[in-house]
Amino acid sequence: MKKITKKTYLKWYEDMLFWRKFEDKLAQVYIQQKVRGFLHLYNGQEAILAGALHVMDLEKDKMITAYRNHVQPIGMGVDPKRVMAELFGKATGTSQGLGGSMHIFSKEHRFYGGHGIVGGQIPLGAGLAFADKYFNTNAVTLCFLGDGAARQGSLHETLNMAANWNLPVVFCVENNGYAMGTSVKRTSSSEDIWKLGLAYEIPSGPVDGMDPTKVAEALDEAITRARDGKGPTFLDLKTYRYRGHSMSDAQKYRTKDEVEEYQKIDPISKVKKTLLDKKYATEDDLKTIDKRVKDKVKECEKFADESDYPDKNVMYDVVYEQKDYPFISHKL
Ligand SMILES: Cc1ncc(C[n+]2csc(CCOP(=O)(O)OP(=O)(O)O)c2C)c(N)n1
Ligand SMILES: [Mg+2]
Repeated sequence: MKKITKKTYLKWYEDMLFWRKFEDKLAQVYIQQKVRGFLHLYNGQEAILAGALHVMDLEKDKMITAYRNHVQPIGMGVDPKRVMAELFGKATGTSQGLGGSMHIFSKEHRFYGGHGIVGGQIPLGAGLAFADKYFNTNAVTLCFLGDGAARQGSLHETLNMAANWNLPVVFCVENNGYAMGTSVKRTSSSEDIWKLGLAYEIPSGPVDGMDPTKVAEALDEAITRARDGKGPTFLDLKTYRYRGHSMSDAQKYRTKDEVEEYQKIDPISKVKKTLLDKKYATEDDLKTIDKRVKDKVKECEKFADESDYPDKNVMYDVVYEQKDYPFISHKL
C-alpha cells in the first residue's frame, strides 16, 4: 500500500475539514433557501472517503454513490466551486444547475453520481466495472451504498453477477446505523451486513469507518484484488452521520448522547491528534490550514452566489426527442 506519511495526514486533515465545512455551509445556505429540495449531508463519514482516495488510482478508477454525494466528486478532482454552484441551481454548476444536490456527476473525473433511488447505483456500479473488464482498462470501480440499500434486491442480483463475472468492483457499505429514521437493528436479523457477501462467496468483512488508515488498508487489499482480476469485495464500513438523514429530519429516533459518543471518535479530531502527537504539525500550522479551509469555502459560496441561473430555454435542450429515439444524445 502507498505509505501513510506526514504528508498523508496533513492532506487528510485539510481535505476532511474542507468537506465538513463545505457541508456546514450548505446547511446554512439551505436555511436561507439558496439551496432547495432535499439535502443529505456527509458530516461524520469523511474517513471513508479520505481512506478510499488514498488507495485509488485517480487517473482511472471510478466512483459511484447514492444521494449523500457532494464531497466525493471534490475528492475525485471536481472544482468545489462548481459543486456548490450546482447545489445553488446555477448555470456554472456541474450539470448546469439542472441536477441539484442528489445528482452531482463528472465524466471527466469518473464520478458517476449522485443517485436518489436507494440501491439504484449498485447495478450501475457493476456495469461500470463490467465495461472496464470488457475494454481491459485495468480500472476498478468503488460502489458506495448505505446500510438501507443493503436490503434492496438490486444488491443481491448485482452481487451474484459481479461474483460470477469476476468484476473489478468494490462494494462499500457506508453503514451509519440508520436508513432515514430506522436503525439497522430494527430491520435486520443480523447487524453484520458484511456477512451478506459470503452468500456469493465474495471476500467480505467489517471495517472501522471512522479511521482513514483502517479504511485505506481494507480498500487497498480490495482494490488490488479487483485489479489482479480476482473479482469483487464486499465491505461493511461502520460509520456515523452527525446530522439528520436530510435537512428535514427531526431526529426523534436517536439521542443527543448517542451522537456525542460518536463525536468522541471523530475522524478529523483523530487525525488532528496524530498530527500533533507525532509532531507532524504545530497548533499554528493547523490554524493556517483552518484559515485556508474557511477562505476556500467562502470562495465557493461567493462563486455560487454570483453565478447566473441557467437560461430557461436550456430545459428544452436536455430532454430526449422522439425522432431517432432511443439513440439521440441530449444537447448539453
Ligand atoms: C427505492 C427507494 N425506496 C425508498 C426511498 C426513500 N429513502 C430515501 S433515503 C432512504 C434511506 C436509505 O438509507 P441508507 O441506505 O442507510 O443510506 P443513508 O441515508 O444512511 O446514507 C430511503 C428509505 C428511496 N429514495 N428509494
Ligand atoms: Mg444508513
